[in-house]
Amino acid sequence: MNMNVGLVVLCLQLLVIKINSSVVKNGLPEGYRKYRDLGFYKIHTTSVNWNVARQTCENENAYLVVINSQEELELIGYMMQSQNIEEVHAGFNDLVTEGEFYTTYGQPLSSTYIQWNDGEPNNLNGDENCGNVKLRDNKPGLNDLACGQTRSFVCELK
Ligand SMILES: [Ca+2]
Ligand SMILES: [Ca+2]
Ligand SMILES: [Ca+2]
Repeated sequence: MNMNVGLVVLCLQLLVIKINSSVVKNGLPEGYRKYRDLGFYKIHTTSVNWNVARQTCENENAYLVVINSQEELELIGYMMQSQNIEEVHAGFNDLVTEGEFYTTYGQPLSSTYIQWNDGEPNNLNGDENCGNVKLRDNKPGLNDLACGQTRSFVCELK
């Protein structure tokens, strides 16, 4: 009887070790992959609103993706295509002043790589204040989207 209890405790301990090791593998949060010299990224295929996406990235010690180069924009486009995802939340917004875009981390968007999709940002219905990367004709570009819309998203490791 006591031996059985001991075995159960041992199994539980092994389970805890296994769960912990799956969260951080090689020092990385689960699911992050290195892409060339660009950095570490994870695409979340679940659809959530922009704020939940931002918070989820932060909980993984990462941030909602900020596009800093043409190469990075193409990489995100490639990640989206490989998952059949047309839009992902991105780490910028004009929540403070309409038309003045900043990254989620307080940098002017002009300090990043900006390639808007044609006709964007359009602040559709006067209510698009959150950042988005959208495939148009299979090419990724920036878009503004209503913050309450649910989309997949990409986190970038700090
Ligand atoms: Ca970046
Ligand atoms: Ca706006
Ligand atoms: Ca838009």
